[in-house]
Amino acid sequence: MITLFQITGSSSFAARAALECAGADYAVVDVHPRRRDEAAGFAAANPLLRVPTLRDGDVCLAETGAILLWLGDRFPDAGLAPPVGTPARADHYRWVTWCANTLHVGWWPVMGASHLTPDESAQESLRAGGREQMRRNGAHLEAWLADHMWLAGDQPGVADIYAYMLVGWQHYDDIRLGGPALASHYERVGALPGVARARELDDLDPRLIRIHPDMRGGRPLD
Ligand SMILES: N[C@@H](CCC(=O)N[C@@H](CS)C(=O)NCC(=O)O)C(=O)O
Repeated sequence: MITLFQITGSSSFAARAALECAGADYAVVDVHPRRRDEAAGFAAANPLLRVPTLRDGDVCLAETGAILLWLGDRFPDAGLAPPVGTPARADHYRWVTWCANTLHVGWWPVMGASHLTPDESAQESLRAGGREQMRRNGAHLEAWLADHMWLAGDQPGVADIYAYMLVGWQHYDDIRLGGPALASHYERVGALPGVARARELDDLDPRLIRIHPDMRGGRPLD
């Protein structure tokens, strides 16, 4: 049995989209953002209480990139991860890792500057520097996608899903990443039935903006 510990509209979206694209049978546990210790089994699965966390039988996994790599292999028939030992597989490792260690964390100074310092002018500097870095990240994706339909191999995979989520977060800020190639990749990935279904389940519009900002997991936040 697979269980995804999630908060709708958060980083867990990518894991849910991969599960949907894989046609997996899974359950979700909706974690309350401020009362994470109330979610049954969550602390045992991930003492850091961060989402996404995945429990798959005896296996507990945290970190979006690790979960996506796991799911790509767990559902080989879904074709979300290229075959081991191929050049496309190397691209798959490279892009999932880059999403995790560069693109994902690249948003923190932009969106979470106030968590990093109480000093408001320092927050502004952090945001400005973060936006500049994210523009460079967008250009990096744009350059690859100008020549490639997908990030790894000739079909959409977990790397595309991860990048899609992180690129979608630009709509929460006054920044545009990449150019026409990245924009059309965003449209292509967003049109995948599993991704569209995950958006619906997570109550997100096509920009990945929460349709009901005060709700998580279909319930009002209290
Ligand atoms: N490195 C983690 C980051 C996950 C993450 O930051 N999740 C947020 C929600 S978007 C969270 O649970 N934050 C709570 C915390 O950091 O305590 C990953 O890639 O999964």
